[in-house]
Amino acid sequence: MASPFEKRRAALEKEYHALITRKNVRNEPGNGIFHRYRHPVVTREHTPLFWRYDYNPATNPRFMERIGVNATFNAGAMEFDGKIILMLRVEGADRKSFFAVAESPNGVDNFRFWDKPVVMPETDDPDVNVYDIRLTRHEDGWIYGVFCTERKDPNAEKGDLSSAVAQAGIARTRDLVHWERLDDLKTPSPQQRNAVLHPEFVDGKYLFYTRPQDGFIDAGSGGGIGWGLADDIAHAVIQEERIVDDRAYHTIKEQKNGLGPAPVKTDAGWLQLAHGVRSCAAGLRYTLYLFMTDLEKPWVQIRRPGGAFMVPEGDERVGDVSNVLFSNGWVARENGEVFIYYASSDTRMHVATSTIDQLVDYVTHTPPDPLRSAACVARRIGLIEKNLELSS
Ligand code: M1P
Repeated sequence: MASPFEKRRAALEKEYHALITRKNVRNEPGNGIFHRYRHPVVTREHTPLFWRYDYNPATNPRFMERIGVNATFNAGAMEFDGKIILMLRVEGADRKSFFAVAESPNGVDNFRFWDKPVVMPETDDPDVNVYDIRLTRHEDGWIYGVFCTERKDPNAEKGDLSSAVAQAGIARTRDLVHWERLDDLKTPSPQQRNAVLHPEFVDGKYLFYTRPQDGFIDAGSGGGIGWGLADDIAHAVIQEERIVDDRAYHTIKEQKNGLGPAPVKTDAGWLQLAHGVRSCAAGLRYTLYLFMTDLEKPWVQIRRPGGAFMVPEGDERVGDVSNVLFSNGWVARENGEVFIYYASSDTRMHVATSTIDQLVDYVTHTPPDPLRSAACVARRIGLIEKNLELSS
């Protein structure tokens, strides 16, 4: 007769296999801009059982979970060796995040984690928490990961156990397994999250998108998506941060915003995906938006569609930090397809698919935010009247 250990292990392995081989289904008809999918692509249940359970019947006769995983979200993404890979933020039951790679043959299902999480080297100032990596295949030949490194605020008052300092950690690799840690990015801002490396040199320098903030959570008098140039990637220093995309009153990004993944180059300009944060009675609401910058001057906005591109819907609205969509990874394939990876409510990862043509159409033809209700009504009535005329 099978032991409790054997029975539980067999049942869990069966369930796990069914999950990681489950086919995903595109939701039709979509909005013409992108398609969502029925299932999330990676959840905490996708992490291998051997990451969580002790497989030794002598030390774990009940086959109990020993080291739990709380969430899998905010993944960097790229095409690598013909596969789509996600470099996820995996958060353990102990709240510490780490990075782990999962790969899929088609980008929409069958994501499987590599056997071991990423061992990210540290600087002389150890990280307490690392998360939200942005992957950039740079024209210098390296793959870079720029991520948030968080440490306790050394100036926090006694008893204050939540004040933290966020900075941008930088590491590089050629195989996504062996990483070389470089100095953290230095900028004039006291807090730095959502930093992203641009894939091309600008005047022989490395261009970083940044997010200058006064506080760990609050933008304070700062905020906006910034940019700056660094001469040396191993000791990257930005002397001056300027704003590419500002916050604005009564918009989806009034509280704060931050760039998502590294931009995608198109004939029309650099497609940029970002998150905008507004306040409401339920707290903060994170949505995704797009804009486009100039090919030669990637810090100059040339398209500025108004409002959100994606907002939390249905089950996406609920999780550890509800009402949040966040993206730091997308993949543009040679054939024009774009896989947009987004996390919902700091809990799990999803995919939406689109194409370069659709996204360029969207940024080109979606009107900018007129910033006032009366102007919005006038514009909508313009659309309605034209449509009524066409259908009469
Ligand atoms: O909880 C929502 C997000 O909050 C932070 O993003 P931002 O710096 O823009 O406020 C990050 O902690 C992010 O990981 C998280 O998803």
